Amino acid sequence: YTMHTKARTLEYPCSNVKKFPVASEFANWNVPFPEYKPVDYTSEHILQMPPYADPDIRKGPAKVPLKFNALDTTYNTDRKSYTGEYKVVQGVPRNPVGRTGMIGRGWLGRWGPNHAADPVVTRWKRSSSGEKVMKEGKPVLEIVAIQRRDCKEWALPGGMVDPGDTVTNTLKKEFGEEALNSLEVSPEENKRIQEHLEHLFHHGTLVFQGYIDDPRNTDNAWMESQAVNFHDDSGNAFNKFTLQAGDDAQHVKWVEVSHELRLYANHLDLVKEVAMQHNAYW
Ligand code: RP5
Ligand code: MG
Ligand code: MG
Repeated sequence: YTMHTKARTLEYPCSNVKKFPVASEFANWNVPFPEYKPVDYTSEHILQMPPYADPDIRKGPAKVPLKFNALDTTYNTDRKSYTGEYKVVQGVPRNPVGRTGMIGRGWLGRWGPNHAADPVVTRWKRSSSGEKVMKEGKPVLEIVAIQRRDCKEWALPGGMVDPGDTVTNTLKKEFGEEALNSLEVSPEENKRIQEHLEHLFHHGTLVFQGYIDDPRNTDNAWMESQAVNFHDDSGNAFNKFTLQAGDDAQHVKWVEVSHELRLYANHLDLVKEVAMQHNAYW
């Protein structure tokens, strides 16, 4: 249950809501916890049903029932979990990792898994003369990190897979929006960005697919993501871009990869995996 820490944070993000405290030994559903009284919260915004949000199925049956553990074409969303088959208890999905202290959906639109994609863009850290910087005999990696506007924490420039969209497209789209400000540059510059992204994001290595220990998770709705590494070995490819934060990111920069880095949710676990794959300093 180390992967289920941020999801048990007492203060629910962007709200005044305090969750029911769940100590780590009670996170596991198999451990009896008769005192457990999770708070029930779904944000007003989600209840107003933006296009990516599900109906409130506890209020009454949806016009078309949601298909859990399946590709749900009616709602244009994949409700399968990377973790395997999840339980549906009294009509609502149950968090496959454990108790969070909250039922309902909080800030998440979907019941069950909410799918995201996280691009991990890397290059070697180099000195001004172009030599790879070494530490403890290993080359040092750098990643593109953004500062989230919502909680101010540094994170991978990831985002939700829109209804009907693919993970591959989401990786490019979110990197463009959050790290290159593609939504606000001129149409010509945007065209240039899209062409480069198409090229650079052609060869990626799958790093992770699974549960994300996101502070927005609840007992009935949680984040899952696929993280893909795009590595610029020569260090020339990303020189064609100027990093510029946009959309839900307020800052963007290259940061040195090491165990000392602190990132949103369990993003550091994903980055560590990348460092291991490249045999880089950690
Ligand atoms: C995290 O939240 C995912 O790993 C991804 O980075 C992000 C997606 O949510 P938004 O950035 O769209 O809020 O759980
Ligand atoms: Mg985004
Ligand atoms: Mg995002």
